[in-house]
Amino acid sequence: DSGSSSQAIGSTSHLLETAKRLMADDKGLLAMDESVATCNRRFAKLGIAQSLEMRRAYRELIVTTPRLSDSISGAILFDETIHQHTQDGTPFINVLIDAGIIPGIKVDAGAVDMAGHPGEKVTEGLDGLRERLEAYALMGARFAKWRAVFSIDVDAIQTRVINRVTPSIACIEANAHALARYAALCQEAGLVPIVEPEVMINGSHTLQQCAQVTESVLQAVFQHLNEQGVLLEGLLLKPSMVLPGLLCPVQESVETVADMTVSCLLRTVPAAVPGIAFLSGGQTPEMASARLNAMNSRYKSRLPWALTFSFSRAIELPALEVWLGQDDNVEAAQKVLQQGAANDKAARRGEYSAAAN
Ligand code: 5MM
Repeated sequence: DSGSSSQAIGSTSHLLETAKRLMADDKGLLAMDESVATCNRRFAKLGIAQSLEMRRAYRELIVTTPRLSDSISGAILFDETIHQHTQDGTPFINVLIDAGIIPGIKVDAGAVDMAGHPGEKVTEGLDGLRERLEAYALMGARFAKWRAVFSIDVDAIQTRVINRVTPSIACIEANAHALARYAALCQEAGLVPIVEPEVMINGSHTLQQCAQVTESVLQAVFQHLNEQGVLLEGLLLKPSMVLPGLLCPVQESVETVADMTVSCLLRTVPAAVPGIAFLSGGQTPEMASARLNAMNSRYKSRLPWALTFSFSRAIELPALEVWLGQDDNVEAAQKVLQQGAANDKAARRGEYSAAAN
């Protein structure tokens, strides 16, 4: 029973049990938490009508995918979705719980422009969060998610323009502080916080520049988590991989990316954290799986935390491209979704092979 527990809500053991179950059996998370604007944008690209009913139908396709729970331990929902039902009237949250998938909820209110810091964003959503978390917990959610975004501006880094280096210290501090306050509120409500600092892949920065920025961001995040008294054993980290920017002329090998990412995480993420579940961040599904696979095949036995996935685009987009909003395509799209999730489970085990698909 994913939705209830004999342990008191808010107790440490409840948090630890949820975190452990989310990281168990070589599974990962499915981030089906696109906000209305993001979901509509993805639909528009494929000519799918951007309506409430189409978003509902899409989410029904996902939650009713056969054997999704073979590879997925938890699904992150969006506020619209957590209130929706299948066509036969079953709440999505119950469909997930019955399938053995733990429901979670995205609770940030989105990233907005940061005052005085052109090109930088700060994530909002702390106002009223305590009450929202309580309501989501009563609905059956067991974990939550909050995303902060950091962009690397190579020109600013190279020229060292005063107050123009991005991400700026102000942006890192503001977002790390908000992530920590969110995480503390989640734990108070008995929800495992997924802490998601994303260093964006857009731009022409190098792998080394991404490593430096990611290291600074993660250091600040854990500093703030400690200051706010967040229990490290009762949270999960959802970072971006350390990658060269999409426009960088040098694109390192899968193995180099795996080495740089693992070394960055070893320097910054305390061993008490039970798991790290990567976002895919605009990588192709194959690259995201191959890089996760390389990290696990090269390092798994030597790492203090589980290394898994919490992908949205890398699992969902291939299925969306098959569905195209047509009822007749649902079964085929579900097969693609199931296979994508299975590939990432294999990557978590260090046993993924693109050729096997
Ligand atoms: C970075 O986005 C998260 C992971 O998704 P990818 O694997 O596609 O990178 C994801 O959970 C994200 O938070 C939502 O998809 C997008 O949320 P918004 O609020 O931007 O619609």
